[in-house]
Amino acid sequence: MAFELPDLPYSYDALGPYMSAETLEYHHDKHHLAYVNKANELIKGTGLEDAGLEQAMVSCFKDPQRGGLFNQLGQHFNHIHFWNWMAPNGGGKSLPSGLEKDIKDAFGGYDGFYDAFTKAGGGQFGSGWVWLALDGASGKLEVMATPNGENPVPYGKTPLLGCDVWEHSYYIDYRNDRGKYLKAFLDSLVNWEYVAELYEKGPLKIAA
Ligand code: MN3
Repeated sequence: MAFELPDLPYSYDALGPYMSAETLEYHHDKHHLAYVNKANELIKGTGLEDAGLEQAMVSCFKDPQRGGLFNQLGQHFNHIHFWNWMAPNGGGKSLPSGLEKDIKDAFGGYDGFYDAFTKAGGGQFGSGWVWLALDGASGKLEVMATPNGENPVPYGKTPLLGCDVWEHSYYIDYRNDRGKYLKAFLDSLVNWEYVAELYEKGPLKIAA
């Protein structure tokens, strides 16, 4: 089944002033669409057409011949969630209770998580993503950064929250100030209800 571009879960101007309509129009309508189209083109003839997005992604990760397809599939997966990881009037440190407790256990509290997330996101050299992920083996929460279209899934970890640190995600609104963008993302955009929903579902189960 061909991959499709999902609609944004809010209007283009819903995240202002923290993320502008112009950013969302380019990011969703052009960048995400391009990943969808390229993934559909590159997956033809691989035998992975009906594997499902997550499974196809993990299968390609291990195959050096399929690095190009992996990045397109990864970016499709990452952006499907990214739109839902933001909401109007989002962000801030009031988290759903189960998540709040486990973030305290893992990072000493919201502030510790905030520092780890902004540091990892700011330190990712070039294009990539910063994540709050659930490690499938230890059951622990951790912060990690990945390059390009990669995400925690091929490492046996489940992404609970991710922030796109490719320049296309912030250059219109923040120019080169990634730090300011990461701060706005955490303070004013994060949809913690969606994070909690993913956390409740538990680890993604994908055959290695
Ligand atoms: Mn992007």
